[in-house]
Amino acid sequence: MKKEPQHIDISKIKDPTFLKSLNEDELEMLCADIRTEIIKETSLYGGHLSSNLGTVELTVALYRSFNFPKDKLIFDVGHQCYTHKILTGRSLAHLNEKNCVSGFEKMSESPYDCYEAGHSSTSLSAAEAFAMARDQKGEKYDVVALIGDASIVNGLSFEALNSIGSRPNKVIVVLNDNDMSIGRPSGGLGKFFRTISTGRAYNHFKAGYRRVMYRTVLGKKLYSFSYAIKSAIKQKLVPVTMFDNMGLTYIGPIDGHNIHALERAFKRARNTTKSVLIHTYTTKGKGYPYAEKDTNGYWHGVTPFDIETGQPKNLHPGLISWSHYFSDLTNEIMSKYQNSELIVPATQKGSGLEQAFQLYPSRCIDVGIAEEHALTLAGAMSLQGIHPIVAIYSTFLQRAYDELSHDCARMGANMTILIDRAGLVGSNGETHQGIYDEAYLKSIPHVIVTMPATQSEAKALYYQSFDNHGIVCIRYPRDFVSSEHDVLPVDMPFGRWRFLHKAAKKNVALIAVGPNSGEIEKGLIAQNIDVTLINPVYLNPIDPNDIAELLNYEHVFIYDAYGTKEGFGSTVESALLEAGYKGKVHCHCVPNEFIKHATIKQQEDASGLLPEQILSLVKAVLK
Ligand SMILES: Cc1ncc(C[n+]2csc(CCOP(=O)(O)OP(=O)(O)O)c2C)c(N)n1
Repeated sequence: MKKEPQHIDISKIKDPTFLKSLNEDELEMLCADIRTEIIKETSLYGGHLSSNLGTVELTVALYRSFNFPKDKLIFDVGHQCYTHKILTGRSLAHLNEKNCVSGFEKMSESPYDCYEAGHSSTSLSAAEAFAMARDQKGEKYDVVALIGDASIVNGLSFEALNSIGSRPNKVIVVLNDNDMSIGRPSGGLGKFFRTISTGRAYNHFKAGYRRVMYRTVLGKKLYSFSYAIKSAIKQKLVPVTMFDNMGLTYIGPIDGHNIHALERAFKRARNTTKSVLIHTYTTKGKGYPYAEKDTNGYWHGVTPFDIETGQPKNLHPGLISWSHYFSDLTNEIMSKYQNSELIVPATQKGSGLEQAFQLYPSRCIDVGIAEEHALTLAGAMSLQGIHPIVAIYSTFLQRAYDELSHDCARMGANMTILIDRAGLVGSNGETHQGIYDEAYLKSIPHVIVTMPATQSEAKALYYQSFDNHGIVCIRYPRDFVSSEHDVLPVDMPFGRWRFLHKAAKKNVALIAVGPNSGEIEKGLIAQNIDVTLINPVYLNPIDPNDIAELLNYEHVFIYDAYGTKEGFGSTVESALLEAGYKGKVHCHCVPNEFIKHATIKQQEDASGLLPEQILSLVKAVLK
């Protein structure tokens, strides 16, 4: 007898054990409720909406088919794990707020989170490692990696697949193919998924055929018979996929919103001895019409929005972000310098560079989630007389350290690197902080690191970067620009600091990095504090003449809320030491730690890096 559907109150879920006994109607209701919850919480707190709406059934089916946490589930990037959080007893309320649930997997939150990420394409290497450890210890469990179609096509993923396919340690790879990265995916490999011969149309037909035939006993028998014949023919006729060639058994494509079809595929995967790749196809943003229709990635990661209208809640009229200001400058620069080419690794939308792609389509390239390729490409372009502009988030530039050094700086490349989201990033937390680049970039010869405080400085730096100075990195934060009505030319000799104010007495020199120096300047004026204020602009290398100017001050304050102490702070400290400075150095930079999710203000506050905190310290030494 069919069980009456029971409604599950998702706020009461403690663990996923209840899932296996749910009937079809209950599963449908549960998935609808999870979607409503994801939409509600992201509308309040922001987060990765679309990717999570697309993986509801997939996650439910995984939990019904495997025994997590004994089996291991590894999410690639981890931005699509909201259903997993709900099913393992975590509320999405206050998502990404300080001391609340994170938007990514966090091992400290739950035993169901067996791994952590934030950067893409690490799940397959991690899954292989888990499988190797399992086999070495003689344990028995399955290791499942869930990875998107944009994340599986890069070098790191293919390095892992190449290895997984050749080893006996079984891994189950679940490919979530939604034909989307943040926006439309780039590159030819994605098209391969679409051309796998047992295509979507065939599977739609097959699902419909099965439904109809299953309505009668005779139909059921006929279906089984035809299925057996078809499978035999298919084995002979369907060409093996690239994944089969690499040594993984390919299963699919499977409708990733059909829980029963998924369960059948997972059962098959559990029963094979070799590593498997299950190709599922899903609709990104499923269940929220605005997100379903999105092709440019607007709904990938959202700030709070109105559910009815889809409009953002926190509008900032008259303000533009640093990303958008640099986007405007990029359009201007690309029209002036016909030899410039723009390279972005999958962050065209986040860095607001869509307009450049529309204006100069033949001179813009989105390489996908391939930061290493982006930098090697830029280095070689430069050798051919092109001036590359690489727009990249600070945190993702970490991936391309070697390429920047070996393929760009070493061969004397000239290029501009726009380092977006430099500094603390707020809600995305540890995995996305842009605070380390000052330190790692200064270790590479011929790399110039800069950070403007104003729009005028930003513009001047961008133009200077085209004067063949080598590799010029321009850092800017995830924040709004204090807008200037007129962006005026500034007197900014290349490589030199800007002394904004020279105090009457050589008591305190305060070096304040980036846009926060504007807040400091305002505070000094408002509180009538007379100290020498320097906006360094050029963070590396440092001109010895600028250091010489500091030697007679009793106190030198270094204030950098955008980089760790190992970056600009320690460069100035050691330069002062070398120059024989005898006064006291007060270094206030971001601590060299992995800083958890919170607002940027809270993160600055926790490290004593709010402009008002620095001003208090300055006042204290002046007493
Ligand atoms: C190394 C790295 N580069 C860029 C990003 C930014 N990013 C986050 S999610 C994403 C798209 C992922 O697409 P896909 O894997 O297909 O998953 P989907 O969101 O479509 O489910 C990108 C580019 C990242 N997290 N890591």
